Amino acid sequence: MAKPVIWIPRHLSDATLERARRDYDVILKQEDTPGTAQEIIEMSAQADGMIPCHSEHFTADVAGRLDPRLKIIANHSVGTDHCDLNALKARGITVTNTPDVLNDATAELAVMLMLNAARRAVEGDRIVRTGAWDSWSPAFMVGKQVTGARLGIVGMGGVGRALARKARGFDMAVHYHNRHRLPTEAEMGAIYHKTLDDLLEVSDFLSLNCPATPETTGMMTSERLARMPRGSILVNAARGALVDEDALLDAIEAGHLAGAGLDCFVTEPGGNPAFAKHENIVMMPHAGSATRKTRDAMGFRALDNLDAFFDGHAPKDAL
Ligand code: 8YV
Repeated sequence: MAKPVIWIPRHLSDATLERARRDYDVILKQEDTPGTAQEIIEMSAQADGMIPCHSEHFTADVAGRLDPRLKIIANHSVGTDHCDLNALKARGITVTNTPDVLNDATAELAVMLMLNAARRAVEGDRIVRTGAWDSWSPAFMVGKQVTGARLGIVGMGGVGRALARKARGFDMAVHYHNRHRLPTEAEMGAIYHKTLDDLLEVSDFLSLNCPATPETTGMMTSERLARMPRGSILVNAARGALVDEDALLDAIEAGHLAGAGLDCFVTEPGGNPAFAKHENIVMMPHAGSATRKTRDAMGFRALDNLDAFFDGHAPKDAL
């Protein structure tokens, strides 16, 4: 029997491509650049399935123009804000994601951003690297202590819970806001706040770990940032759309926030050039899940979903 044909627009890990080629007829996009709307539409007539990343946008318009040949979009991401799920569902297309497998890598990056912003790593690195380190005093490079501080987590899904576990290693008092309170045994001692506004007031560090939805888009407004304690630090390893970037810039420039750690931006790739002059804003180029181990796990999870689908079963991560 002929193997199903799948289109892989981005260059996934070697182990993922090797397994994909064993079980499928793979069409791999030559250039490792985002698949355009036109390419997605064209490839839908040649492929039964696809493994896109968050860089391929399945808008309602694209969904409406897909060829009926395409049956499954097995995303290589936990986030699905690049997909209009309703429009794809209306076309009868199965959509899956890759939850769980990237929790530790993404939470690890959030810890890194938190520590780097708190202990002024960008500035410190620049001082040593450029030979500008010519004196020392007890007041030099004084930062904010993470150990024992209060960490507010917005969104206690897989990444939020992994972050809460890691924060315990720093004796942090973990507080959280989530649409629903977790069962006590899953809270790991974290304190639930019914409203985001209440959480903000007790967060020396605030980490955003929720998806971008119509409800959460732009939720970190200037009013919300003002609710955070003076000298607090914002970390975002979720989605840039959660934050009003102009408001964040104002809060940094006014000294209300001591810093920020950002892995996500409203504009990607590229980021926000206005942040570049502030060394207390630590930035990464959307690399939360970018470890070898996690890339393999994400690729395998997407392939598990495809395998189940083409074997006639409901994929584990069908949305
Ligand atoms: C990925 C992500 O970098 O999973 C997500 O939602 O944003 C990231 O893990 C990306 O989609 C990799 O394919």
